[in-house]
Amino acid sequence: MIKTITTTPYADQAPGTSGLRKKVPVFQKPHYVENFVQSIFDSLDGFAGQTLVLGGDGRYYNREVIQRVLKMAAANGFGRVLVGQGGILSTPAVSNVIRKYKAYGGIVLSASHNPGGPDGDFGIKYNIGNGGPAPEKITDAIFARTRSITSYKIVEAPDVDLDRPGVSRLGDMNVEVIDSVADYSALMQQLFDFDRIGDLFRSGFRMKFDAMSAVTGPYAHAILERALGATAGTVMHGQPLPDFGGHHPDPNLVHAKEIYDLAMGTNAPDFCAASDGDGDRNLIIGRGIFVTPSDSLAMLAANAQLAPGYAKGLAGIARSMPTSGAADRVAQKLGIGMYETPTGWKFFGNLLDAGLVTICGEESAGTGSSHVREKDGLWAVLLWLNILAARKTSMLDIVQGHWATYGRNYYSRHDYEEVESDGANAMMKMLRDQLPSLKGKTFGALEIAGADDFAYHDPVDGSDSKNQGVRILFPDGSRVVYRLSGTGTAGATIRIYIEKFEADASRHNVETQAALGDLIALSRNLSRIEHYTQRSAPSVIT
Ligand code: G16
Repeated sequence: MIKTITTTPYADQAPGTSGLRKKVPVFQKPHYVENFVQSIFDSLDGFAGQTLVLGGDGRYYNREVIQRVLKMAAANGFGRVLVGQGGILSTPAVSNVIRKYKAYGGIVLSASHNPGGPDGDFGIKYNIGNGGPAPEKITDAIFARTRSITSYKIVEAPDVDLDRPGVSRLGDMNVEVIDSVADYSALMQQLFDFDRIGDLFRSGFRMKFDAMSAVTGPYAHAILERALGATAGTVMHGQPLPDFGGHHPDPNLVHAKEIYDLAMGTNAPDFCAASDGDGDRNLIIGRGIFVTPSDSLAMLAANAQLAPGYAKGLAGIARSMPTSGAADRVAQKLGIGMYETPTGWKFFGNLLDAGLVTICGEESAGTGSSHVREKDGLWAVLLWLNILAARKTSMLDIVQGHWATYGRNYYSRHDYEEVESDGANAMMKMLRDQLPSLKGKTFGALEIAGADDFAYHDPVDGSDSKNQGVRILFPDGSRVVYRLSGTGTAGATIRIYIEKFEADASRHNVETQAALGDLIALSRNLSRIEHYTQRSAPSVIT
């Protein structure tokens, strides 16, 4: 039976960089989940009888919300929901299932790399029929709807058994519980040379993959250990846990320190990698060498043709604005298009759909391609493995050879997490107010060549996105970028991105923070960040 439940709006349901993210207790407020889900459905047209894909990263509250979304999808007229077994689907797997089964769209339950558990974070995001995150036009409509919603629809029925694959009925809708891994694994086998990678493992190549007690555990066990023959134990923390074992499932040098230490230690494996809560981010470390996400994008693009799925070459490359310019140099050499977009994977969707780009990446540990419309952690790992198997050399060789050919973009991001929002906003305003007068100002040997607030004009749909981050540019291509994160759930997080280009190979082995020292000092002075945040140092440096 369909029930219509009266509700009142919440004022704080604005989707951020990637869906709605809040603390679990916020999502547990009466009707909070239902208001947002109904607002998604109310912002869409023509889905009666169509298919919705549903899954999450297994974090605390996943199962409860899956049941509610199923009952609301049935009440709102969807014909079928494909839901991952146990409620589990990684973000790239959702994207693939939407595309493969021509679904109307999908709902992903995840707060990505943010911690989980009863006091941790939860999130809901909507993906459209191309498999990618909803564009701003839709997220704006969803937010507007959350502010005026008065009721939602839900069927009254017992919970669906999520643990057994198969089809059941919920009201007038079919619920199909699908294998979480099978479709994704099949896609990876189309893109990569599994025989060759298998040979690499058989030759004694050693790898460790840290699934961080999050969603990629089942995918990595199936693909790396069972399909490719990596030795048992290659996958660490492979069991998804509701609280990720109490850790942040964020594959950066702070939260994935265990695997970083392994890669830098004695008798290190040849290759180490990690992925995040919902499986879309990646961390790549060779024996003794960390590869920044910006460099990884450039190196994957330069070598992608070695994998069967990319043998015909790339149409173009896209990167988010704060991502380093390393990939631009590859695009230039390959003679293909290069696109610079605002932060957020949703901005790549149009470029991929229009066939303008094949590979995309972000400094925030996201890399992906036209195979789906999300970034994809395990995909990046497999492309690296395919390249290593084909080139038969070490990561260190590949990385240093790349820098020797293209030059090195030294790069680091300094985050000031959970600072007071008022101070963070005041700092950004102060920087924006200064923009017109910055050109020509000098700080020691550094002279500012230009400064702006990044704006993007989408070449496919003609939409404009303004105020996407303050850029301070220097004559040699060095940059300092300031922006506020759109994914935090408490206070504000200020990100400062610092980049310096070095063409001279004899200066390619300087420690990163030292290489960037003068720009880091400038970035702090110019923004007066200590004054605005009352913090003497960043909370995370990556
Ligand atoms: C999300 C987005 C990414 C973005 C990242 C960081 O990643 O999908 O496109 O780069 O957040 O965004 P911000 O700097 O605004 O915090 P994820 O992995 O959290 O979904």
